[in-house]
Amino acid sequence: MSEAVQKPPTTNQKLIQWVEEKAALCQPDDIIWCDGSDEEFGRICQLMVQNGTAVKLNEVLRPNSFLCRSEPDDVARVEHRTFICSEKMEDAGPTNNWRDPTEMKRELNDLFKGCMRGRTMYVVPFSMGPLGSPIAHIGIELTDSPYVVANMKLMTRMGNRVLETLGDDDFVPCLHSVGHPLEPGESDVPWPDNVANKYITHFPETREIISFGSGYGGNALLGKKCFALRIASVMARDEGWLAEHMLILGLTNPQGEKKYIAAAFPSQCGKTNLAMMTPTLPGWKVETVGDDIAWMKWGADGRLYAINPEAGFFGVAPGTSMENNPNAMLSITRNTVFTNVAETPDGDVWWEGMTPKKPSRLISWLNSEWTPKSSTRAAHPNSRFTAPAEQCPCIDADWETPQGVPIDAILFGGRRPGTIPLACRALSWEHGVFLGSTVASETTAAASGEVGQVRRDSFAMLPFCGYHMADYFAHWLRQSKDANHKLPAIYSVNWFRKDEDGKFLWPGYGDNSRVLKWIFENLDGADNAIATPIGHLPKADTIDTGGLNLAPDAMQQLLTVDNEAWKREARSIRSYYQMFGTRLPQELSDQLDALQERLTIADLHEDRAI
Ligand code: GTP
Ligand code: SPV
Ligand code: MN
Repeated sequence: MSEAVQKPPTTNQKLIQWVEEKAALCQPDDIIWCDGSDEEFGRICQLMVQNGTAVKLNEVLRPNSFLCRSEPDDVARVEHRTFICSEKMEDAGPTNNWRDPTEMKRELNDLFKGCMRGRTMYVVPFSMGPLGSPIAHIGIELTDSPYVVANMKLMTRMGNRVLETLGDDDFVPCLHSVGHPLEPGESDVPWPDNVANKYITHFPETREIISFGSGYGGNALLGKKCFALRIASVMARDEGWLAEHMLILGLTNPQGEKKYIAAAFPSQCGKTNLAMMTPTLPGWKVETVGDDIAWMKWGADGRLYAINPEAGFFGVAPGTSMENNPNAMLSITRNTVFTNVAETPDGDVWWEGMTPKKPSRLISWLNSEWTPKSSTRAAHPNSRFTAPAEQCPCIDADWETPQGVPIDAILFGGRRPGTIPLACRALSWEHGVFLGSTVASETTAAASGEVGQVRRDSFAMLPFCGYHMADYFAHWLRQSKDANHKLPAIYSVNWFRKDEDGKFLWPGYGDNSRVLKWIFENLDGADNAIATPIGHLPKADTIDTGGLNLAPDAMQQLLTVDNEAWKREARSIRSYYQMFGTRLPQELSDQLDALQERLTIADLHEDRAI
């Protein structure tokens, strides 16, 4: 270790000891306690440029912004290398990979021995949620990746002020290494990782996170999926609150009345876009509280209050344009880290879908020459931008309010080319939980593996629930048992219905405001819904389509219940539910029985009509 060892800027003994212990294990050359300042961010980014991890973008076009290129094998979350290490295997449940905690720690201990040789260990104190918020929690990430430090600065409240708030209290320890030690004289690579040994591990009983081998996104920025979802979902279960993969938005009607909506869609299914959309309906306004994660607690008044535990956006770049998401484009004009996008000759960024016309020449995410004739993509499909939330032009005035914002409605959705209608209101809280549990979606590039396969992704939490998914359903069902709780209404939505030619039936993006308007009015008691076997669907002409150029029967297709398709859906849900065995809450199998019964009755009615 270097001569001048920095004195820990804290008196927290558990923290000091933990850092010492992990430093002894990982053997870094240096330890730096991150202060979270802009100067530090500058130094870290400069270091990334020196190391070849990043290029500085054109200061005029994109001030204080950087482009990082990862190794081609480290571009997304690795679900098959993600483990919930609960003491009992059955507590991880059938949807998670499980490892025995003692064995896992033994194996990790071997991997971490000397893993930071030749590198610096950064101590990154971070708060998930506004500092001092009763809903917020503090974690400390130890990492040997400057890329992680830079991103944590943008994504969380980070540094000295967090240590001040922490005092001598407890924190969630998050240990991360790219798993690529440097022997004396060995030169570094631009994106160090460890392809052969990737482990994203969570210890729910002791509330610890240990991640090895990957430097990318959710694998490495441990405040995000690992803490704010997998560990926090366990904390929420134990303490009676909700930690969810949800955006939070404020919706204001032309009369100035405002409601807050939370929405769970799986990865790459439109959370960021919905959270900051520009409504095409005149007079309507959407403001952003969060674009990925919501922590929600019941207030003294019985309402459900949500905070965004994050302070930045780690958003999908491809498909983002001034045309369909201007607020995202305006959020990333400066102080932004881009990962795996393409670079223009004048030192700016580009990705597929950013402009209608492709630039004639680019350096691709793979660092090679690219022209529109190239057969490969210029930007990786899971390329991302990291930017501070406060830079978003439509950030909500209350986005940092410590007590959170009151939620009126919860939406569930996914990429479903068929069956699921554009919008549907649940019949009850229990039916809403049923809808959440049955969310399915085509897989995307946010995780490694095949893309475009429809899989169940309950509550958009399949990869993010830190315990048995059936117990998680039960936790949601329990929320209605407290008579003081003023339950939000629950809806399902689907922007991704396709016609026979595989074209989207619904224009999406800013036009989703038309569905939000219908929900807003429905919440206010408008007579705009009709009971069907699957829930309350919008009555004909209650979704404002004025000015839209839709195919003649598009609304019809988007809003009719195809009984045969729904019977298949119900059978598929039954087979999905089987894996939960007797742990599946009775209310959900009752909901499924009731759905099948309603579908059968509807069939009989149809027969009679013929
Ligand atoms: P994660 O950050 O992975 O959690 O993704 P996300 O859920 O925030 O999704 P995001 O808003 O980044 O959108 C993902 C992709 O879906 C982008 O390529 C968008 O352009 C596209 N998309 C978003 N909203 C819509 C929509 O309403 N309709 C259609 N057709 N595509 C959409
Ligand atoms: C997601 O996959 O849902 C993301 C990206 O938000 S990551 O942070 O990599 O998990
Ligand atoms: Mn996400």
